[in-house]
Amino acid sequence: MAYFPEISKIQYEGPKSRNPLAFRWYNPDEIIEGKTMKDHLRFSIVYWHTMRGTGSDPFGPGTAVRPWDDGSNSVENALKRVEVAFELFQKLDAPYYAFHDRDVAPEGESLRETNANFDKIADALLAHQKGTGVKLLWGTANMFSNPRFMHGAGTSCNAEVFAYAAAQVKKAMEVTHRLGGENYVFWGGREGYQCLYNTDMKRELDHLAKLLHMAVDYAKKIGFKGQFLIEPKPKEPTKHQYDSDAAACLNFLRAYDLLPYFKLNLETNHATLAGHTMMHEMDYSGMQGVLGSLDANTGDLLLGWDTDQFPTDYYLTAQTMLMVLKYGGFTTGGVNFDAKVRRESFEPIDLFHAHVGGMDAFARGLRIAAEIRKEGLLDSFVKNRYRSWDSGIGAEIEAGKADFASLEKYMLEKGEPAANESGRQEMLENIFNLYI
Ligand code: XLS
Ligand code: NI
Ligand code: NI
Repeated sequence: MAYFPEISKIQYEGPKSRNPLAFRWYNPDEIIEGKTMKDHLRFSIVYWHTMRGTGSDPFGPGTAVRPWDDGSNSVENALKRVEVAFELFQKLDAPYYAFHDRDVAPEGESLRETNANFDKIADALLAHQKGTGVKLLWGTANMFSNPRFMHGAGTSCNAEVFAYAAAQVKKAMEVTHRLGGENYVFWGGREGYQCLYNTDMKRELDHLAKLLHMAVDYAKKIGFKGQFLIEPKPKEPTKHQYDSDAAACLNFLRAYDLLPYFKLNLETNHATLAGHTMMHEMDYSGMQGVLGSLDANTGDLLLGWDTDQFPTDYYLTAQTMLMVLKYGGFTTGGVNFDAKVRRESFEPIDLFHAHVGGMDAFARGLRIAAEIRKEGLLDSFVKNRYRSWDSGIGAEIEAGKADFASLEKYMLEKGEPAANESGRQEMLENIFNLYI
């Protein structure tokens, strides 16, 4: 059954092509820095926006036309969506997908019924994975939509909500494991607070850590070898989310002895909401060995919320891929399009335009980043900028051979430090532009 009969598999046609449904930069088998573009980028499509997004916003209902979807909460409808999803994954040539438990399967009247629904859909997902070769990048549990999670899941003041959340993660991990998921993600949708007057922050964080430790223990028990990831986001829906940025996540993981088991899933729009660039979040995570995976999207400069737009800006994708390459590339992670089409782009074909553009923007970013690295102008500038640390007093400080007394003695003899040199920001921005 073809749900997109007018669309055939998207092909690489090269930069001169004017076919809007062709790749101009993404040539999956082309080798860059010794690896195929496909293996560098590990593209993934998200079930929630692409299969379940309706285009609704706080001011009006959904606009999306999805002829295959009867709008019901039935298992039959969910099974139909699986077929549509895999046709789309294949036609876009995406090797991976990602889901929340509740995106793929409807909630039932009870947890038991909900789990049974999830199992039925998991059977279908597994069959389609086998039939197409598309793989699961990660699974996660939606513990923010249902009203029971109004005060949070792992951080709820209601202990039975915590218990429910634990049961939900357990099941989502089992299904992710069964489907060969390469990661399991925690995005703490409502793990934060709206008001400190009613919040015991210490207790909430202790509980969140307990939930994650239980997940780590359970992974060992069922033999799940996938990578656990935490996805930082500073706000929305709560005014303060505990996993607010990479630095906050790292501090939490360290404080609760979770660091050996977790890496980060960094999302572009979350970085900007936190007041950082994506490049910053990636560099900060990469240097500490926790750069796990990417949720690729972008915000809008004029809007202050998580608009989850498809990335099309070559500066952004080039900076992002520069960081991916700097830290040795993905292992279990990938470029996961946690992005949605605009409310005004309501036709099914818009899903293809959006992904083709996002994939091409990342492919172009990868090419740019590789060119920058090949010529090495930025790297050599940075290396030279820090050369005072390579020998003499700098090397002594780095080696731990200096102390206050020895440094005072050194400067008393010298009088003034060596002259400073320009940071050359504008020149370096011009150099970056050479490759765009
Ligand atoms: C929401 C998050 C969410 C996670 C998965 O802002 O990005 O989509 O990626 O729960
Ligand atoms: Ni995300
Ligand atoms: Ni997001």
